[in-house]
Amino acid sequence: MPGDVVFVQVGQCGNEIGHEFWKRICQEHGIAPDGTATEDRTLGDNCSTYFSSDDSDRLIPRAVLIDLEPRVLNCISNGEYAYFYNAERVFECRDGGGAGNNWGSGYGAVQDEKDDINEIGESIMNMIRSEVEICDKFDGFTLCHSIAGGTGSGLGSWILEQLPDFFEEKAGVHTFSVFPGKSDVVVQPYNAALTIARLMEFSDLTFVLENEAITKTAIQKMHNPNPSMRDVNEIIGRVMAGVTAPTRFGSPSFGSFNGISAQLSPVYPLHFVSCGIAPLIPANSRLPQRTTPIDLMQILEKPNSIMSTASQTEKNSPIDCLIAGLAIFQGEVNHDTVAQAIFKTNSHRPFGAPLLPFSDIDYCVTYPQAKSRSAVMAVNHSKFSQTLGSLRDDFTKMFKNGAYLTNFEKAACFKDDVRGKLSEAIESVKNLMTAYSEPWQYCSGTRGEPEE
Ligand SMILES: Nc1nc2c(ncn2[C@@H]2O[C@H](COP(=O)(O)OP(=O)(O)OP(=O)(O)O)[C@@H](O)[C@H]2O)c(=O)[nH]1
Ligand SMILES: [Mg+2]
Repeated sequence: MPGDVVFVQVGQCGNEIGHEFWKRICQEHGIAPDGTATEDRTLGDNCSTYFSSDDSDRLIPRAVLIDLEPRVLNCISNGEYAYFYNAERVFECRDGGGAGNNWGSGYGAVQDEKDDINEIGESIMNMIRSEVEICDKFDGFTLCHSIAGGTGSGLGSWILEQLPDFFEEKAGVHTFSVFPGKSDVVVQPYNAALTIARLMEFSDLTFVLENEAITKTAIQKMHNPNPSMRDVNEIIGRVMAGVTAPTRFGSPSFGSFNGISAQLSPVYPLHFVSCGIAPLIPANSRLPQRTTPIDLMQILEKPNSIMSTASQTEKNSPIDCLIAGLAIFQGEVNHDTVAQAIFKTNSHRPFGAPLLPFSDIDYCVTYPQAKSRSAVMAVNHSKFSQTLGSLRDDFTKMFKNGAYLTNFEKAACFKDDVRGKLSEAIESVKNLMTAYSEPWQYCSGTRGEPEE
């Protein structure tokens, strides 16, 4: 049996997309908004990975919800899912105004003047610790957040830093990290750089969710001329449900958190993956549907299927390569046909030159009771260097003029050295960019071990 996962959602975006994830997996497992079983409840699944149960067999998400302002959490607790989450795992600052899109305010919200952990930090870590304590077999954490604002990025970074100290045995850490579009939050290059530096160090696997690329996907594939944030979140919910399906419904090789990390993040620090879904079609579409494994792979091989701006806008260059890939099929599919479809894709290498020994796409088949066939593809690709390159350029433009530094200077965690701390962060981003531009340097060793 796979181990249990504690799901920590932080800030507005983290809670919005986290809520979308829970709503979707409730439907998949046949769980009503109050945690009771519906008549669709599928027995024999592994939903205990994400849900504990109480004396009356009500299923309770292993979730901790955190925000420094009350609006989003209030909406959740006044909505249809009012009794779904465990109220003892909801941390909201009732009178709080959030971190004002400032990473330092989010990071510093949990520290006192002497940099020690304050009451807010204690409460948050106690909630996370209590949720870990009720796991039968704890496997790891999922953090769900945006890297551009203040709370999900700054407080999210602080939580990532605490996890290794708080939990002695090595716990896996996965993150669903929303990357911003252009000119979303003015200081986002600073917030994003500071967060990516922590994701490099403390995450084992980061699913990169680019708002801009997902919006483009909604326009092109769902024929929605003006997608709302809710439309974007719905696609994100499908990605999150898709990549966690093997741990919730079982899979021989990828049924555990660590199995998925081992496939998708073969070596440090190459653990940032983008995703695609097939099919993605407008609601109530009357277009003919073809969803055999070969059809699904043909869709996923197209560059515009992977929801990353670099993949959607730039052709592969001769040095672009796939570092790792995993296709997850759901619904009634024939395993032999899936194997043939994957063999075909691996033979003509749509994601660029082979990067042995890691580059072949692997696959699994899970959630056979799904009402329709679909596939989610996660790829770890050298093109992530382009996403980092545009972040570096935006950062550099602002930083060289000293723009907006006064906002950050006020945060105690920068201790009069805001320039030094931001320089350190962007150096980490540049190192990651170099690693992604020259991944072959990391990939000639044994799987899981960088070359000496
Ligand atoms: N996909 C998606 N992105 C969102 C959502 N809400 C905010 N964002 C993005 O997240 C970034 C801002 O982060 P937020 O999550 O709003 O900020 P926060 O973590 O609550 O931090 P503060 O409000 O500054 O305390 C921007 O890039 C937004 O476009 C959402 O519901 N879905
Ligand atoms: Mg907020």
